[in-house]
Amino acid sequence: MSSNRKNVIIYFLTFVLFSSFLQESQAFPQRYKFVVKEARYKRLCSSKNILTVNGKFPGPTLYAYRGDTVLVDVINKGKENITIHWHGVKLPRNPWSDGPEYVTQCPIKPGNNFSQKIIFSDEEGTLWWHAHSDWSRATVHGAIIIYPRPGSPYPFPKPYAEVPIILGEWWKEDVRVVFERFVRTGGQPNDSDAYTINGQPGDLYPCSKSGTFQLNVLHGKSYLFRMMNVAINEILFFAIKNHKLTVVGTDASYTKPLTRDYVAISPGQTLDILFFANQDPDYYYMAARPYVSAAIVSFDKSTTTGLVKYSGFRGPFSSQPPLLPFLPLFNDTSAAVNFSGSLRSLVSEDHSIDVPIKVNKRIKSTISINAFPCPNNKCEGPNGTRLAASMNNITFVKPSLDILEAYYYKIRGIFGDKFPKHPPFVFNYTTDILPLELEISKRGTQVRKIRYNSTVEVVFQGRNLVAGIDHPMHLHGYSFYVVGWGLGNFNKTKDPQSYNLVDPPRRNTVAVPKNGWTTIRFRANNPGVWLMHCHLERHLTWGMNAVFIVRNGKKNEEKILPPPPDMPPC
Ligand SMILES: *[C@@H]1O[C@H](CO)[C@@H](O)[C@H](O)[C@H]1NC(C)=O
Ligand SMILES: *[C@@H]1O[C@H](CO)[C@@H](O)[C@H](O)[C@H]1NC(C)=O
Ligand SMILES: *[C@@H]1O[C@H](CO)[C@@H](O)[C@H](O)[C@H]1NC(C)=O
Ligand SMILES: *[C@@H]1O[C@H](CO)[C@@H](O)[C@H](O)[C@H]1NC(C)=O
Ligand SMILES: *[C@@H]1O[C@H](CO)[C@@H](O)[C@H](O)[C@H]1NC(C)=O
Ligand SMILES: *[C@@H]1O[C@H](CO)[C@@H](O)[C@H](O)[C@H]1NC(C)=O
Ligand SMILES: *[C@@H]1O[C@H](CO)[C@@H](O)[C@H](O)[C@H]1NC(C)=O
Ligand SMILES: *[C@@H]1O[C@H](CO)[C@@H](O)[C@H](O)[C@H]1NC(C)=O
Ligand SMILES: *[C@@H]1O[C@H](CO)[C@@H](O)[C@H](O)[C@H]1NC(C)=O
Ligand SMILES: *[C@@H]1O[C@H](CO)[C@@H](O)[C@H](O)[C@H]1NC(C)=O
Ligand SMILES: [Cu+2]
Repeated sequence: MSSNRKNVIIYFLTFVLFSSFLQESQAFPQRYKFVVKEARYKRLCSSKNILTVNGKFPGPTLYAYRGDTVLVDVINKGKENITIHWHGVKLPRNPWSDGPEYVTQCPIKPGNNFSQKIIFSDEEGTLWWHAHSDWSRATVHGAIIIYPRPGSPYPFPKPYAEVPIILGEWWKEDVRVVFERFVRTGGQPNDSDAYTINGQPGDLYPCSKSGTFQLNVLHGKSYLFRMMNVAINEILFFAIKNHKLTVVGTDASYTKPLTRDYVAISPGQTLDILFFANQDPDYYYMAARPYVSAAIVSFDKSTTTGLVKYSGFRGPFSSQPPLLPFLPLFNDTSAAVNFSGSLRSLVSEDHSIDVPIKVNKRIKSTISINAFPCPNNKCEGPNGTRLAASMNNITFVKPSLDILEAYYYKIRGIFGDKFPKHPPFVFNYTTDILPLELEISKRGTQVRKIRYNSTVEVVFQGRNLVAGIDHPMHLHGYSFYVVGWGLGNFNKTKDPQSYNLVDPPRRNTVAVPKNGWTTIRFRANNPGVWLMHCHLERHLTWGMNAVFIVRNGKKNEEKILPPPPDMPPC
């Protein structure tokens, strides 16, 4: 056994011990120190400096009980601006700590620091944190694990142990260089060189075998996987050879158990999965590879693996190396949408839901890739264009001061409030051939203001411009119910009739299917400035973002909290 593999096992044993302590209501830290700094990591036969938190990749895990408040001192010892976002944590009335740069804060400059107050409310399960500036989240990310309140049980049999499964993406090149090149050229970003499981590419990549993530299990025990997709640009399929996966939660909200051979998970999403070690003692591969629905997009087609090894078993192994699990084809849209479309909220006495039935505010937004003409057709998008993306034909432009401060202090000229409620131009969004003029969008910084406590419905409509593709749409400050979805154009007479208002899944990120639509609903009871965007990072960079401003209510406890004293200045 290599020393690397030994380390993995020691790490795992620590984790098991830790989770058995939890039965006695472990006290978690109320305050964390996140030092953003460079560290040298070796993957795929070469080493490079990456930006990390506390030198760790993946970064440290935040632990909390439901309803806790945790302080994180973010100290920037790196060479560039940074912000940190607590993905899926609603932060009631406290958008100041949300993180997206130039939306809720100015970046933390090198040498500066910012203490962020993470207010948990009804989240329970798995979330994650990540950088929200440029593409630094490629290496600046980690898990957030939220336990039921002490004394409250899980709504499923208590697992023997818990295991984080962090699915990521790795470039041999410095991600900052990849980012800078793709912004400069206007084309597609370079493909990654590997996908990773807990930071490790796995056996199928050069120089990676010894680091492969290995999970040692005891026959007959169950394990809770706390899975998150932190990849920059790809939705992933994940499976384990010969084993089934039982999903019990998504995005820190419980679901009815859904047992499948594989799962699909988009960047931004999390899954709580029960895994039963009930097969013949042996080695088994776990594996993940991408789901990409656009025909013309180039992407990293490799497969990342980890190992499940039954403890005490020394062989003979049934095969060497182990066999790979079945994973759907890269372009298998029905496999991806069938999985996500089958998820249902748990809905029990202890875990009730409150899907808005009557809607006060309806918003429909197209989500689209765009292409701008480029001088002398010299950009690297299709036909020499510069690629962009938009919502309701607006390509989001980051302002020079964050929108939250501009709104709070009534500073004019930073943003407008003209984000359209409906697509400005109605056409057949999903037909095969669309006039090239439609590829051009309008650049701007527009928000949509929403009255406190209104019930909001957003219909996302995918478009087939440049390339139709699934878009994992994420909303900050909220989770929402996914009440309906379908392929093709949304039909406002027909489609609402099949909405699920009984047990729709509750999420913070939903993959809108390629050339299809998805309807979400939520109650606007969290005042603040909240970003909504595609979680494929290239689309976010291209401008597939919009901002909701949820106004204050009348009572004091319905108003945004005052800003902290150490807000980073622009
Ligand atoms: C944060 O920065 C302030 C001002 O430079 C400094 O006084 C404080 O000690 C710093 N805090 C931490 C935790 O580094
Ligand atoms: C990155 O992409 C550019 C443009 O597509 C290409 O010319 C270049 O060779 C790629 N670089 C690497 C390191 O793959
Ligand atoms: C997916 O790709 C395979 C192999 O490249 C091809 O045969 C198949 O037609 C594609 N399916 C779809 C739905 O595009
Ligand atoms: C998923 O596939 C199964 C089997 O083909 C089918 O019965 C079910 O309706 C599909 N569900 C969704 C949400 O597409
Ligand atoms: C839109 O285009 C699709 C694909 O070409 C076609 O199937 C559909 O009938 C069109 N819808 C309308 C309303 O024309
Ligand atoms: C988007 O905005 C641009 C610039 O104003 C305009 O030329 C184009 O027609 C608009 N497209 C759509 C689909 O609304
Ligand atoms: C929000 O609206 C709901 C339903 O209309 C109402 O029952 C509730 O009292 C309202 N809450 C506040 C704080 O206004
Ligand atoms: C590129 O140009 C060709 C030929 O005019 C056209 O068919 C194609 O749709 C264009 N692609 C894009 C993305 O503009
Ligand atoms: C929407 O659905 C209704 C009812 O099925 C149908 O009559 C109508 O033609 C559809 N509209 C479009 C634009 O397809
Ligand atoms: C870092 O943030 C400051 C404050 O917003 C800004 O002025 C500066 O341009 C940023 N630096 C870079 C390299 O983006
Ligand atoms: Cu997208």
